[in-house]
Amino acid sequence: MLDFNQRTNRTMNGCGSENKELREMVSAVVRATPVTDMHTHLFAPAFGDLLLRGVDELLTYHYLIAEFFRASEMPYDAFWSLSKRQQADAIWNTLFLENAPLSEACRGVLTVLHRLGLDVAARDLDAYRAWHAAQDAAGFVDIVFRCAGLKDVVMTNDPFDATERPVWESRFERDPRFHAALRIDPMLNDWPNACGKLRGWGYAVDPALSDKARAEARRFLEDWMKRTGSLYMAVSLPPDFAYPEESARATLITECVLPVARERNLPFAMMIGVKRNVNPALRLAGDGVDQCDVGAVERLCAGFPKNKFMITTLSRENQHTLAVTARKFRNLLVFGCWWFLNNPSLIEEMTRMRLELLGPSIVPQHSDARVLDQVIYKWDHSRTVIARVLGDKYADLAATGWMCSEAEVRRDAERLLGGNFWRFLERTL
Ligand code: HDL
Ligand code: ZN
Repeated sequence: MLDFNQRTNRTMNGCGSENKELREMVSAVVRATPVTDMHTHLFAPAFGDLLLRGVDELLTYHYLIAEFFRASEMPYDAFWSLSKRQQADAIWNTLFLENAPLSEACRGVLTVLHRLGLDVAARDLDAYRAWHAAQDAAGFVDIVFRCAGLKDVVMTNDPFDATERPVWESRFERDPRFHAALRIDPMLNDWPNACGKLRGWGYAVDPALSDKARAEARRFLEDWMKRTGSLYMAVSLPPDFAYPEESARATLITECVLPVARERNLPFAMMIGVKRNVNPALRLAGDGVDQCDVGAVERLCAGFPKNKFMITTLSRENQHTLAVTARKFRNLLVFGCWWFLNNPSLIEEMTRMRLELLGPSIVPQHSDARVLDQVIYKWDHSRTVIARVLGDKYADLAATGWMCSEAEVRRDAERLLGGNFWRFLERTL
């Protein structure tokens, strides 16, 4: 097959029809490149009901619940007393039929239905339900991965979760498309509570984090890294996360998490800036955002050059500082447009800024999907934006006479959509 340059057999002067053909080629390459989705809340079918799928789960995604309460006077408790189906009906009627579904989360539901081949124009929720009801879990995973162009995903695996933990303590056949990541928020953000649980599981820890307790906390992490085969350890952190500081969290990071990560040459992912429960009545939908001190990241990267850090922030205002910090530290991998940043306008702004500051040494996106079907829209929408920005960047190069071949664009897309993540995991510093 002729590659792009042979087909066009013309230099691309970065403007006019060549530019159009260049952008079309970039878009086709980005759309065709399989993705490793390196942060999701998805579960393999072996996890049973933890695997969320179907249109009622799509409609009751916590993003839509937050938006529902803005458009409805329904009391919080009245909503929470409804069944999942009744909640989905309320959200469908309010956000889709009575109001234009203009938000990214609403649009996402419609993109999923459309890409699955359902008749969106019919606005027939029961027809969508019937179609989903006919899909079995394993088969639907195949359908969704193919539709989204996914190679594999990384789950969020919480040993403190009472539903998930028993699955890991039983024997089950792993699905190689679902990698694990050990999520340790309860340990780092609520040590007194976590300490009690670890003691109950046979780890001789104590609230004061004696040397013995630090060794036992490391043993807990090692046990779970082995049990899950996790690719990295991860934590979400509040806006006031500080490092160094006199705290159980800082001690656990320094004495437990980073040594275990270093020994296994695995990254530590920190997702910083979430204000948990700003409105507790919204439950999972009740979290907010604020700016964080990226200086804490700087000090960790500088202080632990043999450790690898994957970092994202929830505040748009921190993203530029984070990208500049990443210019200083090769052990820092910037990733994703997280949560309230996972909207086309901000994905575009962040991807442009990151490519201009960091070149192709980033992981531009992760889906954060909680419902299996969501990867279809999250990756459809993100690929469109990433392709547009990349097209501009290659056109900028072509305007100087530097022509990127289709093979080079494929190389870059493969790295941005998964390769950089895997290379960072394998990298030894
Ligand atoms: O802490 C996280 O990993 C966040 O992604 C939260 O799970 C959040 O509720 C979410 O789903 N964001 O997309
Ligand atoms: Zn998440």
